[in-house]
Amino acid sequence: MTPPTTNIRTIPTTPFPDQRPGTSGLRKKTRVFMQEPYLENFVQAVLNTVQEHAGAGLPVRILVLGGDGRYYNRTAIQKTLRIAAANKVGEVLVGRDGLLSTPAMSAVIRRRKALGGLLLSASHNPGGPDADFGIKYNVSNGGPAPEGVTERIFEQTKQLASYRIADVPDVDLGREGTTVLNETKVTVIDPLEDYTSILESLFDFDALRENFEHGFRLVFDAMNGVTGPYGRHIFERCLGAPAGTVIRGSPLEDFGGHHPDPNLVHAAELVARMGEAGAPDLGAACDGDGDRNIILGRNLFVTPGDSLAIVTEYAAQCIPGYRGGLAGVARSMPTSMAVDRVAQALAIPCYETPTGWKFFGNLMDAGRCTICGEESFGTGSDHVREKDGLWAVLCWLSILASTGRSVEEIVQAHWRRFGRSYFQRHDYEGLDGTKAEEMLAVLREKLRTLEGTLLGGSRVVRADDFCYTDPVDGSVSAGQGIRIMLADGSRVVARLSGTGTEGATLRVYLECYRKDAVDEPIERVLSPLAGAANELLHVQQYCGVSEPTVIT
Ligand code: VG1
Ligand code: CO
Repeated sequence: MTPPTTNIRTIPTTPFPDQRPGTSGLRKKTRVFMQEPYLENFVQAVLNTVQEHAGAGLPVRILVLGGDGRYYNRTAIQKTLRIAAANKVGEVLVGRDGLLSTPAMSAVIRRRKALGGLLLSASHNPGGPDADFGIKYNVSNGGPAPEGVTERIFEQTKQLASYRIADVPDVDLGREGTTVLNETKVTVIDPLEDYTSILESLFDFDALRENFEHGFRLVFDAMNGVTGPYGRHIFERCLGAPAGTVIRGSPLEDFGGHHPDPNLVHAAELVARMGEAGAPDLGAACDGDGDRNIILGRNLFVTPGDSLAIVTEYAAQCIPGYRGGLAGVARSMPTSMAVDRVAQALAIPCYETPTGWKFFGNLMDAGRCTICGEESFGTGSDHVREKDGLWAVLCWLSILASTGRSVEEIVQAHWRRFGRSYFQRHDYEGLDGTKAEEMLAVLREKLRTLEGTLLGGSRVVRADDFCYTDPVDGSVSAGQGIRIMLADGSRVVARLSGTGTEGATLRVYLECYRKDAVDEPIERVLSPLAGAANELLHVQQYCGVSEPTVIT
């Protein structure tokens, strides 16, 4: 028998009503998380859920812990370790300096057979005391907790009467090795190792190194997020890309004051650099926690939907890890249907899921799909259970090295063969939540009457609120976004964001398919649809704004 530990305190608490995880974990203003016991309550609720799931009395085995390095990361890690120790978690694996990218967290959970992991990140949202913070729980397959689990966590937060915390000293996060806190082993691990090994097993690092030796040029913008150290290690050390290939490579608590969001708006400097004379062959960036990516050729932005389709098209031919072919592909509902056409040509299934990576987990676990993607700059495969920004860059490096073609040639060839999905997402940020809900409710009511009417020059063939039945476990997720499908293959999709921390964000997704006219200016092709979406939603009337805040 171990002697009773006396440094554990049980602190009475009252629930916070707003701890329901959204599309990707619990995201709030940093100051909300800093207000004791906000973080304590949530972490205790997660541990209660995990313990309940593991079976009463069973100690929680291994948990993984890490974050994207944003402001409050270190404090939150030390607090979480004290709570884990008080709850007698068997072992906690922490990334050195408190860092782990989202896909690396997934890799560690899988390779070390952990029960789950806590990831401290608000992804691409800005960081700092007046910006955003977040916590996400991942389960034993390495992926985000599915809805059933996040709902149980939410239930726990609402019932919470106390949390447990151990009065133990801070762990030195800078040094790899093991410390013991009461009965809990805390091991500081190299955040790069498991992840790099998985990537090495998929990609032909020798061929990529040779391509750099022959003068291939990459610029990778880590946006002062967590991928700086990963990018330097993989591109510059393992693949021999010249020093300076990685820019903004040091993780900063406030990401240098920017949004670490790899899109045309927030990665503007990189976009400009790729438009200059003598630009590198490939430009890429990742978001704060390393799961998103942007891919740029010289003067060319590859939309995430096209990138997903092209990676699917070339994977078996250009990447050793997929030489045996793909079991299937999946995309989130609002993502363009470009990948559907490639799947059809490859004669593999293509699944359509709600927004959020958690919906891909079951399909990948069941061996039904290999590659997945979202329009929100997320691509990945079943090597982990998260989207993976650096993986996407390695896919493009492999395609370019193995075909010897430029990004532009690859994209053009894709459009000539399959046609082009013109795609844009229009975000209206900072809306009044009640008004935005009302606006969508009114449209939802009208959906039945839309079929057969003309919209933006084409007939509506179907209009509904997307409801997903998981083909693996039969679970149903309703209300996943309004979609209006037109006879010419165009679509308008509208939904509210589940990751924001201020007011509501309306996302309007516009997609227009052209089989032959693949070189039109995108604004011109999409403007009739944009107009039609506006007329349907009446954004101005309900929310008092007429223009989107961000177009990607
Ligand atoms: C957004 C994206 C979604 C993505 C999610 C998390 O969600 O639309 O595709 O999975 O962010 O990405 P929402 O509910 O705001 O539309 V990340 O990089 O924040 O983990
Ligand atoms: Co992210």
